[in-house]
Amino acid sequence: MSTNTDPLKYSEHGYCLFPDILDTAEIDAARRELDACIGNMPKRIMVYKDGVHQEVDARPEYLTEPHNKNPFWLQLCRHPKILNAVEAVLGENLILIMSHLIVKPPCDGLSVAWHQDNTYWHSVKGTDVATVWLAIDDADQENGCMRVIPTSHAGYPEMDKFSTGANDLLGLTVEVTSEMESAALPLEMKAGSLSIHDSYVVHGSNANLSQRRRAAYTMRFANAKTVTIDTSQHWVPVHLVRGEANDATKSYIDSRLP
Ligand SMILES: O=C(O)CCC(=O)C(=O)O
Repeated sequence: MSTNTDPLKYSEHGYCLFPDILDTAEIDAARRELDACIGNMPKRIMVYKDGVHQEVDARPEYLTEPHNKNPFWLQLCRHPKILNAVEAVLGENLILIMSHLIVKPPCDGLSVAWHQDNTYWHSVKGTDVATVWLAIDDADQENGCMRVIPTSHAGYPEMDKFSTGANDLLGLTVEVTSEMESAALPLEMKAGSLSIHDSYVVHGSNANLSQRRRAAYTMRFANAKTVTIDTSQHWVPVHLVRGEANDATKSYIDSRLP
């Protein structure tokens, strides 16, 4: 199966690739900010791993919620070209609910076991939820690009999670049959390109054993009218970035561009 680049087929396949969204100057700026984030990383960091919140040695795979700490990343989440891509799959009313810089250093970048995103987000109620995966470095199979199992979100299955017993990013995984595994597609892309995946689609990535870094910025969005966020349980503020939200969602920060 070839890689889907048609937003109209996003709901069928569970993902869509959008080549060449940001230009070289924009990606260079993101790389500079990222290098500063990595340089300022604390020694220890809190992560959700193996199903619990715990403190671990910091790694650049664990740079969570940068948009809540540095206006550069919030601005990137509001980039009109990125929001146009999100609008093409989720509609015109959009909230930004989370973000995460996932940077796999050369030679020992962590793998990400097969998983569905939604099972980690108990404060998020609804299915119109998607992740933008923006390539800050070129991503290919050698340096651990993302892999997706097309259509595995169909019917929104809540798959059981179990421990990987390995040193990977999440520590948990879901059961993937050999048939599913053989349907998996690598989402190779140049820096400045992005993919969007459904929060129920099964996806993951292999370790980075290459000599090149693999950096990505994941931005998580939801349809502001059909998805509800329990802001008392959610760990970061929710930003309304485009369109309108329901009355029930007044606790969102208005971050729409004028
Ligand atoms: O960056 C990766 O390798 C995995 C990303 C991922 O699992 C996600 O964005 O939900």
